[in-house]
Amino acid sequence: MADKELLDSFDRELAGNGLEGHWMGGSSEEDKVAYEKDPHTSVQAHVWKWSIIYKHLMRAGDIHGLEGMADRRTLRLINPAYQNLPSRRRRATTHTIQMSVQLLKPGELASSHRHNFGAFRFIVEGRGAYTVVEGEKFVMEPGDLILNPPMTWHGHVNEAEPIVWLDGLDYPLLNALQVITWEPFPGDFQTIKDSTKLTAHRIGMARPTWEKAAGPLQYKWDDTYRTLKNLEASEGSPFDGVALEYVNPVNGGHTFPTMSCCVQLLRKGETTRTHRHNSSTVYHAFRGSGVTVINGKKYEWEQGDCFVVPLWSWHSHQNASKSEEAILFSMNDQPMLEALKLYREEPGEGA
Ligand code: GTQ
Ligand code: FE2
Repeated sequence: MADKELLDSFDRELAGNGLEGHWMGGSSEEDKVAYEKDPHTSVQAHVWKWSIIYKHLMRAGDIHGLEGMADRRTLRLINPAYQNLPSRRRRATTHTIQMSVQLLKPGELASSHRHNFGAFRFIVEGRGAYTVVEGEKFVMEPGDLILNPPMTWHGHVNEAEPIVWLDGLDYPLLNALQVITWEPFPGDFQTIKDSTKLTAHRIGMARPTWEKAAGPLQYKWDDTYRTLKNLEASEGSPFDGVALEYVNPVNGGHTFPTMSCCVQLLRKGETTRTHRHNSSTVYHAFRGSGVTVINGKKYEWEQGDCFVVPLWSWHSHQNASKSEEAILFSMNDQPMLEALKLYREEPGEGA
Protein backbone atom coordinates (compact mmCIF):
# COMPACT_ATOMS: atom_id res chain seq x y z
CA MET A 1 0.00 0.00 0.00
CA ALA A 2 1.15 3.53 -0.76
CA ASP A 3 2.31 5.80 2.06
CA LYS A 4 -0.06 8.00 4.06
CA GLU A 5 0.95 11.24 2.44
CA LEU A 6 0.23 9.91 -1.02
CA LEU A 7 -3.13 8.43 0.13
CA ASP A 8 -4.18 11.72 1.76
CA SER A 9 -3.26 13.77 -1.25
CA PHE A 10 -5.18 11.37 -3.49
CA ASP A 11 -8.26 11.78 -1.24
CA ARG A 12 -7.93 15.55 -1.52
CA GLU A 13 -7.59 15.33 -5.27
CA LEU A 14 -10.74 13.19 -5.43
CA ALA A 15 -12.64 15.66 -3.23
CA GLY A 16 -11.55 18.51 -5.49
CA ASN A 17 -13.20 16.68 -8.34
CA GLY A 18 -16.47 15.91 -6.53
CA LEU A 19 -15.46 12.31 -5.89
CA GLU A 20 -14.88 10.16 -2.80
CA GLY A 21 -13.32 6.75 -2.32
CA HIS A 22 -15.38 4.05 -0.59
CA TRP A 23 -12.56 3.74 1.98
CA MET A 24 -13.38 7.19 3.37
CA GLY A 25 -14.93 7.27 6.84
CA GLY A 26 -16.13 10.36 8.61
CA SER A 27 -15.72 12.16 11.86
CA SER A 28 -19.33 12.65 12.98
CA GLU A 29 -21.28 10.16 15.10
CA GLU A 30 -23.57 9.52 12.18
CA ASP A 31 -20.67 8.72 9.86
CA LYS A 32 -19.37 6.12 12.28
CA VAL A 33 -22.58 4.13 12.10
CA ALA A 34 -23.04 4.31 8.34
CA TYR A 35 -22.76 0.54 7.96
CA GLU A 36 -24.27 -1.44 10.81
CA LYS A 37 -26.73 -4.25 11.22
CA ASP A 38 -29.29 -2.12 13.02
CA PRO A 39 -30.78 0.97 11.39
CA HIS A 40 -29.47 4.22 12.82
CA THR A 41 -31.93 7.00 13.58
CA SER A 42 -31.49 10.60 14.62
CA VAL A 43 -35.05 10.66 16.04
CA GLN A 44 -35.10 10.84 19.84
CA ALA A 45 -37.66 9.40 22.22
CA HIS A 46 -39.37 12.32 23.92
CA VAL A 47 -42.49 13.27 25.90
CA TRP A 48 -44.22 16.64 25.54
CA LYS A 49 -46.30 17.31 28.66
CA TRP A 50 -49.85 18.44 27.96
CA SER A 51 -49.76 20.97 30.77
CA ILE A 52 -46.84 22.72 29.03
CA ILE A 53 -48.28 22.45 25.52
CA TYR A 54 -51.68 23.71 26.68
CA LYS A 55 -50.36 26.64 28.68
CA HIS A 56 -48.36 27.90 25.72
CA LEU A 57 -51.15 27.29 23.23
CA MET A 58 -53.51 29.41 25.34
CA ARG A 59 -50.82 32.08 25.59
CA ALA A 60 -50.49 31.98 21.78
CA GLY A 61 -54.26 32.51 21.69
CA ASP A 62 -53.88 35.63 23.80
CA ILE A 63 -51.09 37.23 21.81
CA HIS A 64 -51.38 35.83 18.25
CA GLY A 65 -54.19 36.34 15.80
CA LEU A 66 -54.56 34.21 12.68
CA GLU A 67 -52.85 36.61 10.33
CA GLY A 68 -49.42 35.70 9.06
CA MET A 69 -47.95 32.43 7.88
CA ALA A 70 -50.80 30.34 6.47
CA ASP A 71 -53.44 31.63 8.92
CA ARG A 72 -53.03 28.90 11.48
CA ARG A 73 -52.35 29.08 15.22
CA THR A 74 -50.36 25.95 15.88
CA LEU A 75 -47.53 24.82 18.07
CA ARG A 76 -45.31 22.25 16.41
CA LEU A 77 -43.82 19.43 18.45
CA ILE A 78 -40.14 19.61 17.52
CA ASN A 79 -38.02 16.53 18.12
CA PRO A 80 -35.07 17.49 20.37
CA ALA A 81 -32.74 16.14 17.68
CA TYR A 82 -33.97 18.73 15.17
CA GLN A 83 -34.02 21.80 17.44
CA ASN A 84 -31.11 23.48 15.64
CA LEU A 85 -31.86 22.67 12.03
CA PRO A 86 -33.08 25.26 9.49
CA SER A 87 -36.83 25.83 9.70
CA ARG A 88 -38.06 23.48 7.01
CA ARG A 89 -36.13 20.54 8.42
CA ARG A 90 -36.73 21.56 12.02
CA ARG A 91 -40.50 21.23 11.67
CA ALA A 92 -40.47 17.53 12.45
CA THR A 93 -41.64 15.37 15.32
CA THR A 94 -40.01 12.38 13.68
CA HIS A 95 -38.04 12.31 10.41
CA THR A 96 -41.32 11.66 8.54
CA ILE A 97 -44.15 12.98 10.74
CA GLN A 98 -45.05 16.33 12.18
CA MET A 99 -47.55 16.66 15.00
CA SER A 100 -48.89 20.08 15.89
CA VAL A 101 -51.50 21.37 18.28
CA GLN A 102 -53.93 23.92 16.91
CA LEU A 103 -56.21 26.42 18.66
CA LEU A 104 -59.15 28.13 16.98
CA LYS A 105 -61.09 30.63 19.06
CA PRO A 106 -64.79 31.49 18.72
CA GLY A 107 -65.41 33.93 15.87
CA GLU A 108 -62.24 32.91 14.06
CA LEU A 109 -61.95 31.68 10.52
CA ALA A 110 -58.80 29.99 9.24
CA SER A 111 -58.71 30.66 5.51
CA SER A 112 -58.72 27.90 2.88
CA HIS A 113 -55.68 26.50 1.16
CA ARG A 114 -54.39 23.19 -0.13
CA HIS A 115 -51.12 21.28 -0.13
CA ASN A 116 -49.77 17.89 -1.12
CA PHE A 117 -48.80 16.87 2.40
CA GLY A 118 -51.74 15.04 3.92
CA ALA A 119 -53.22 16.04 7.27
CA PHE A 120 -55.26 14.47 10.04
CA ARG A 121 -57.23 16.35 12.66
CA PHE A 122 -57.74 14.56 15.97
CA ILE A 123 -59.96 16.62 18.23
CA VAL A 124 -58.82 16.97 21.85
CA GLU A 125 -61.24 19.44 23.39
CA GLY A 126 -64.04 21.81 22.42
CA ARG A 127 -67.08 21.06 20.37
CA GLY A 128 -68.97 22.62 17.47
CA ALA A 129 -66.25 24.24 15.39
CA TYR A 130 -65.97 22.78 11.90
CA THR A 131 -63.43 22.20 9.22
CA VAL A 132 -64.47 22.51 5.59
CA VAL A 133 -62.75 20.05 3.26
CA GLU A 134 -63.62 20.25 -0.45
CA GLY A 135 -66.83 22.05 0.45
CA GLU A 136 -67.86 19.41 2.99
CA LYS A 137 -68.53 20.60 6.51
CA PHE A 138 -67.14 18.39 9.28
CA VAL A 139 -68.24 19.33 12.78
CA MET A 140 -65.45 18.61 15.25
CA GLU A 141 -66.05 16.84 18.56
CA PRO A 142 -63.52 15.35 20.98
CA GLY A 143 -62.08 12.03 19.80
CA ASP A 144 -63.14 12.53 16.17
CA LEU A 145 -60.58 11.91 13.46
CA ILE A 146 -61.00 13.91 10.26
CA LEU A 147 -58.93 13.19 7.16
CA ASN A 148 -57.64 15.96 5.01
CA PRO A 149 -56.21 14.12 1.99
CA PRO A 150 -53.43 15.65 -0.14
CA MET A 151 -54.48 18.56 -2.38
CA THR A 152 -57.96 18.96 -0.92
CA TRP A 153 -59.02 22.55 -0.18
CA HIS A 154 -59.53 23.13 3.52
CA GLY A 155 -60.25 25.89 6.00
CA HIS A 156 -61.55 26.00 9.57
CA VAL A 157 -64.46 27.92 11.11
CA ASN A 158 -65.38 28.43 14.75
CA GLU A 159 -68.75 29.85 15.74
CA ALA A 160 -68.86 27.82 18.95
CA GLU A 161 -66.39 27.41 21.84
CA PRO A 162 -62.58 27.37 21.83
CA ILE A 163 -61.34 24.20 20.18
CA VAL A 164 -58.02 22.38 20.37
CA TRP A 165 -56.99 19.64 18.01
CA LEU A 166 -53.91 17.73 16.91
CA ASP A 167 -52.67 18.02 13.34
CA GLY A 168 -50.80 15.04 11.94
CA LEU A 169 -48.85 15.74 8.79
CA ASP A 170 -46.46 13.85 6.53
CA TYR A 171 -44.71 17.17 5.89
CA PRO A 172 -41.17 16.03 6.90
CA LEU A 173 -41.35 13.06 4.50
CA LEU A 174 -42.53 15.19 1.58
CA ASN A 175 -39.98 17.82 2.52
CA ALA A 176 -37.18 15.22 2.37
CA LEU A 177 -38.47 14.24 -1.06
CA GLN A 178 -38.42 17.95 -1.96
CA VAL A 179 -41.89 17.82 -3.50
CA ILE A 180 -43.85 20.21 -1.24
CA THR A 181 -46.51 22.30 -2.91
CA TRP A 182 -48.87 24.74 -1.15
CA GLU A 183 -51.37 27.27 -2.48
CA PRO A 184 -53.98 29.64 -1.08
CA PHE A 185 -57.63 29.26 -2.10
CA PRO A 186 -58.47 31.62 -4.97
CA GLY A 187 -61.20 33.73 -3.41
CA ASP A 188 -62.50 34.26 0.12
CA PHE A 189 -63.47 30.90 1.58
CA GLN A 190 -64.67 27.74 -0.09
CA THR A 191 -68.38 27.50 -0.70
CA ILE A 192 -69.91 25.01 1.66
CA LYS A 193 -71.97 22.52 -0.34
CA ASP A 194 -74.99 22.67 1.97
CA SER A 195 -74.48 25.06 4.83
CA THR A 196 -77.71 23.98 6.54
CA LYS A 197 -76.26 20.52 7.10
CA LEU A 198 -74.60 20.02 10.43
CA THR A 199 -72.13 17.53 9.07
CA ALA A 200 -70.69 16.10 5.88
CA HIS A 201 -72.75 14.53 3.10
CA ARG A 202 -70.52 11.46 3.24
CA ILE A 203 -70.91 9.60 6.51
CA GLY A 204 -69.93 5.99 7.11
CA MET A 205 -68.87 3.64 4.34
CA ALA A 206 -71.38 4.32 1.54
CA ARG A 207 -69.72 6.55 -1.01
CA PRO A 208 -70.51 8.07 -4.40
CA THR A 209 -69.66 5.66 -7.25
CA TRP A 210 -68.32 8.46 -9.42
CA GLU A 211 -65.64 9.43 -6.91
CA LYS A 212 -62.51 7.36 -7.43
CA ALA A 213 -60.14 9.15 -5.08
CA ALA A 214 -60.27 8.99 -1.31
CA GLY A 215 -62.24 12.04 -0.30
CA PRO A 216 -62.34 13.67 3.10
CA LEU A 217 -63.71 11.45 5.83
CA GLN A 218 -64.64 11.67 9.45
CA TYR A 219 -64.41 8.89 12.02
CA LYS A 220 -66.73 9.77 14.90
CA TRP A 221 -65.45 9.10 18.40
CA ASP A 222 -68.67 7.36 19.47
CA ASP A 223 -68.15 4.69 16.77
CA THR A 224 -64.45 4.30 17.55
CA TYR A 225 -65.02 4.03 21.27
CA ARG A 226 -67.88 1.56 20.86
CA THR A 227 -65.62 -0.68 18.76
CA LEU A 228 -62.86 -0.50 21.37
CA LYS A 229 -65.32 -1.46 24.10
CA ASN A 230 -66.86 -4.25 22.01
CA LEU A 231 -63.40 -5.76 21.66
CA GLU A 232 -62.34 -5.17 25.25
CA ALA A 233 -62.77 -8.82 26.23
CA SER A 234 -60.86 -10.11 23.20
CA GLU A 235 -57.22 -11.05 23.33
CA GLY A 236 -56.11 -8.01 21.35
CA SER A 237 -52.61 -7.50 20.01
CA PRO A 238 -49.85 -8.79 22.32
CA PHE A 239 -47.84 -5.64 21.57
CA ASP A 240 -50.56 -2.99 21.56
CA GLY A 241 -53.61 -4.15 23.48
CA VAL A 242 -56.97 -3.51 21.81
CA ALA A 243 -55.55 -1.61 18.83
CA LEU A 244 -57.54 -0.32 15.86
CA GLU A 245 -56.34 1.20 12.63
CA TYR A 246 -58.45 3.86 10.90
CA VAL A 247 -58.81 2.22 7.49
CA ASN A 248 -58.85 4.06 4.22
CA PRO A 249 -62.48 4.14 3.07
CA VAL A 250 -61.66 3.55 -0.59
CA ASN A 251 -59.30 0.56 -0.50
CA GLY A 252 -59.60 -0.76 3.05
CA GLY A 253 -55.87 -0.24 3.55
CA HIS A 254 -53.89 2.19 5.67
CA THR A 255 -55.37 5.60 6.46
CA PHE A 256 -53.07 7.32 3.93
CA PRO A 257 -50.37 5.86 1.61
CA THR A 258 -47.72 7.66 3.65
CA MET A 259 -48.96 7.39 7.22
CA SER A 260 -51.60 5.69 9.26
CA CYS A 261 -53.62 6.48 12.37
CA CYS A 262 -54.38 4.03 15.16
CA VAL A 263 -56.12 4.09 18.48
CA GLN A 264 -55.52 1.57 21.25
CA LEU A 265 -57.19 0.69 24.49
CA LEU A 266 -54.87 -0.45 27.27
CA ARG A 267 -57.07 -2.20 29.76
CA LYS A 268 -56.82 -1.63 33.49
CA GLY A 269 -53.37 -2.80 34.58
CA GLU A 270 -52.48 -4.11 31.11
CA THR A 271 -48.81 -4.43 30.13
CA THR A 272 -47.98 -5.25 26.52
CA ARG A 273 -45.14 -7.33 25.16
CA THR A 274 -42.01 -5.67 23.80
CA HIS A 275 -41.31 -5.40 20.08
CA ARG A 276 -39.63 -3.11 17.59
CA HIS A 277 -40.15 -2.08 13.98
CA ASN A 278 -38.52 0.31 11.57
CA SER A 279 -41.57 2.57 11.45
CA SER A 280 -41.79 5.45 13.94
CA THR A 281 -44.83 6.43 15.97
CA VAL A 282 -46.11 9.62 17.56
CA TYR A 283 -48.60 9.04 20.38
CA HIS A 284 -51.16 11.17 22.16
CA ALA A 285 -52.60 9.96 25.46
CA PHE A 286 -56.29 10.66 24.89
CA ARG A 287 -57.47 9.06 28.12
CA GLY A 288 -55.74 7.73 31.22
CA SER A 289 -52.10 7.48 32.17
CA GLY A 290 -49.31 4.98 31.86
CA VAL A 291 -45.72 4.17 31.10
CA THR A 292 -44.03 3.34 27.80
CA VAL A 293 -40.66 1.64 28.11
CA ILE A 294 -38.43 2.64 25.19
CA ASN A 295 -35.08 0.86 24.92
CA GLY A 296 -35.22 0.08 28.62
CA LYS A 297 -36.02 3.62 29.73
CA LYS A 298 -39.36 4.52 31.31
CA TYR A 299 -41.38 7.36 29.78
CA GLU A 300 -44.38 8.28 31.91
CA TRP A 301 -47.42 9.86 30.31
CA GLU A 302 -50.76 11.18 31.47
CA GLN A 303 -53.81 12.48 29.68
CA GLY A 304 -52.92 14.86 26.84
CA ASP A 305 -49.19 14.12 26.73
CA CYS A 306 -47.63 13.40 23.36
CA PHE A 307 -44.59 11.20 22.85
CA VAL A 308 -42.37 9.66 20.20
CA VAL A 309 -41.18 6.08 19.83
CA PRO A 310 -38.31 6.25 17.32
CA LEU A 311 -37.83 3.55 14.74
CA TRP A 312 -36.18 0.26 15.73
CA SER A 313 -36.41 0.99 19.45
CA TRP A 314 -37.76 -1.73 21.72
CA HIS A 315 -40.98 -0.62 23.34
CA SER A 316 -43.90 -1.79 25.44
CA HIS A 317 -46.83 0.03 26.98
CA GLN A 318 -48.31 -0.17 30.41
CA ASN A 319 -51.56 1.19 31.77
CA ALA A 320 -50.37 2.26 35.20
CA SER A 321 -53.85 2.26 36.68
CA LYS A 322 -55.80 -0.70 38.06
CA SER A 323 -59.04 1.25 37.96
CA GLU A 324 -58.96 3.49 34.84
CA GLU A 325 -58.61 2.53 31.20
CA ALA A 326 -56.01 4.24 29.02
CA ILE A 327 -56.46 5.17 25.36
CA LEU A 328 -53.62 6.12 23.05
CA PHE A 329 -54.18 7.79 19.70
CA SER A 330 -51.17 7.46 17.39
CA MET A 331 -49.82 7.94 13.92
CA ASN A 332 -47.01 6.11 12.18
CA ASP A 333 -45.14 5.94 8.87
CA GLN A 334 -45.53 2.18 8.37
CA PRO A 335 -47.56 2.53 5.12
CA MET A 336 -44.71 4.37 3.42
CA LEU A 337 -42.20 1.69 4.47
CA GLU A 338 -44.51 -1.13 3.38
CA ALA A 339 -45.06 0.49 0.00
CA LEU A 340 -41.30 0.58 -0.49
CA LYS A 341 -40.97 -3.04 0.75
CA LEU A 342 -38.76 -1.82 3.61
CA TYR A 343 -40.95 -2.56 6.61
CA ARG A 344 -39.44 -4.82 9.28
CA GLU A 345 -40.54 -5.82 12.76
CA GLU A 346 -39.26 -8.09 15.50
CA PRO A 347 -40.82 -9.41 18.69
CA GLY A 348 -38.82 -9.01 21.89
CA GLU A 349 -37.57 -11.87 24.09
CA GLY A 350 -39.74 -13.53 26.70
CA ALA A 351 -43.01 -12.33 28.27
O1 GTQ B 1 -54.74 23.45 9.58
O2 GTQ B 1 -54.39 23.53 7.44
O3 GTQ B 1 -50.50 22.09 11.64
O4 GTQ B 1 -51.87 23.66 6.64
C1 GTQ B 1 -49.85 22.66 9.45
C2 GTQ B 1 -50.21 23.06 8.18
C3 GTQ B 1 -52.15 22.74 10.11
C4 GTQ B 1 -53.97 23.38 8.60
C5 GTQ B 1 -50.83 22.50 10.41
C6 GTQ B 1 -51.55 23.29 7.87
C7 GTQ B 1 -52.53 23.15 8.85
FE1 FE2 C 1 -53.48 23.00 5.72
